[in-house]
Amino acid sequence: MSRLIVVSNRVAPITEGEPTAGGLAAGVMDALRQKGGRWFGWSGNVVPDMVTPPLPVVEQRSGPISLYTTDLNQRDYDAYYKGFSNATLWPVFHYQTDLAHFDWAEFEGYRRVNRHFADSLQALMAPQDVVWVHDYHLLCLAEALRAQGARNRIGLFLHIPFPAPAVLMNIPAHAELMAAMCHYDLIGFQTESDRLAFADYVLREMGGEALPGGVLAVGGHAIRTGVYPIGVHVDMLRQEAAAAADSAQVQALRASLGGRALIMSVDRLDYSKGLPQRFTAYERFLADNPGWHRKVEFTQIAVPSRSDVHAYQEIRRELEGEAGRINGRFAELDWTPLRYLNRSFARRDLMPLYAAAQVGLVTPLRDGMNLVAKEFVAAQDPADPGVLVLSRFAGAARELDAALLINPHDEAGTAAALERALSMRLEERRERHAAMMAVMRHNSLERWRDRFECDLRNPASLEHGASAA
Ligand code: ADQ
Repeated sequence: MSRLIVVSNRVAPITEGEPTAGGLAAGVMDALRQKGGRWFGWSGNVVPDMVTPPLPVVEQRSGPISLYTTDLNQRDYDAYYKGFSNATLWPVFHYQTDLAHFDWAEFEGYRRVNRHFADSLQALMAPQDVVWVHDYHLLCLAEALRAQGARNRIGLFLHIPFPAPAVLMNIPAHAELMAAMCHYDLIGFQTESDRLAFADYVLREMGGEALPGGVLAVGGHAIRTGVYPIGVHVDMLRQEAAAAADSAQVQALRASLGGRALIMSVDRLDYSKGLPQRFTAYERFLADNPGWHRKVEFTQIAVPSRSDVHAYQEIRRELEGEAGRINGRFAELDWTPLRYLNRSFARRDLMPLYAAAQVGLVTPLRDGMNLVAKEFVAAQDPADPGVLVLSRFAGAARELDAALLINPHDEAGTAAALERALSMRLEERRERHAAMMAVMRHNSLERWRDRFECDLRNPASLEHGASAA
């Protein structure tokens, strides 16, 4: 039997505790729960440097899923996670090269951890298993597995954008990185423009050749590439929203709104999500539309993440200042125009909050997909749906073109879209919502998982275009 082995930086916790705020975890856990399989990754624990690899792998079973985790020592954590993954790859892949730094020692640490992962995986893999690797932390994992002699089919799904070659080349190790990526059999992207950016580099910088069916031939390898937009469980989310429509939390929210319209945003606190631009666009909306004063509130839920990376501490400080300033400018004794909450909510509790909002405001500067946009749409009551205002730079904008699409750098345009969303008539809201639901039902989470797994197991399915997006 050929099993599916999933590998990602973090494995979602299955015990009670802090809910995991991350699209990857939600998507992979939901997908594996249905078919079962093995999932390997970092435990989230950092141990002192005197503990040297190989570190033990701990197994935990949850129904059909076996989770395997390992710790990182401080030195590896600093170089691999805090350094190259989150202070080099993340900003550059999101086109924020000004926030990126580069250090060869960190890149070496990144490769070292990719090799440790490969070492641990050897014991979990049989020759016929297929390996599905997730995201930017593990771009060098296939290379490390191949160096150990693994001949399994190995695929990578990149959850974040892939940058244009000119942007990627800001990373001094771009050639090493791309050479490593070419050891994958299949690489999946969220959108066609991400896939094209990758192909562009392979063709122009590596002398590769494009073959039919998204196949790239380079240096004697054939890498297959495809587009697999990640989705959500549409019906389950709507049920969660409806089931808790009158929960104590929602009642408290309604009571505090006192009939005011609600604009809602939910993010990890990350500079790629465009929060400062969103705050000033809301400020502009209030300045331009005095008629809406006291009739609207904006709630921003932003859960802190990667708090030990400098750029994340900066953005957190900036937003606290901005929220205070905007409230200071517009608030009345009985009206707080902007509520800013630095905390996480369980998904089940978020859905009814989305459903209670008239507008979902999702304005990343760049985003691979953005699941919040899809969750917001899924949570709405189809009879009286809220309106999604969405950045055109989110991967989700490719599918959700019935949202009000904005450019997050255009403060006036975003402010105008907010006014339009708040004033939109029921018929237009229903039409837009129905159009987005139709796309989301088609590109479901199951379809994302099934198409990727099918293409990884059966190379012919891609070459014949059998699973086109
Ligand atoms: P993220 O950057 O984490 O994911 P996103 O797609 O929006 O971004 O996923 C966030 C998930 O975490 C959603 O399920 C959301 O409900 C939850 N979440 C966010 N903030 C929360 C909060 N304050 N409280 C509770 N839950 C919260 C990466 C890529 C995305 C891509 C996903 C999946 O950056 O572009 O869509 O992977 O591929």
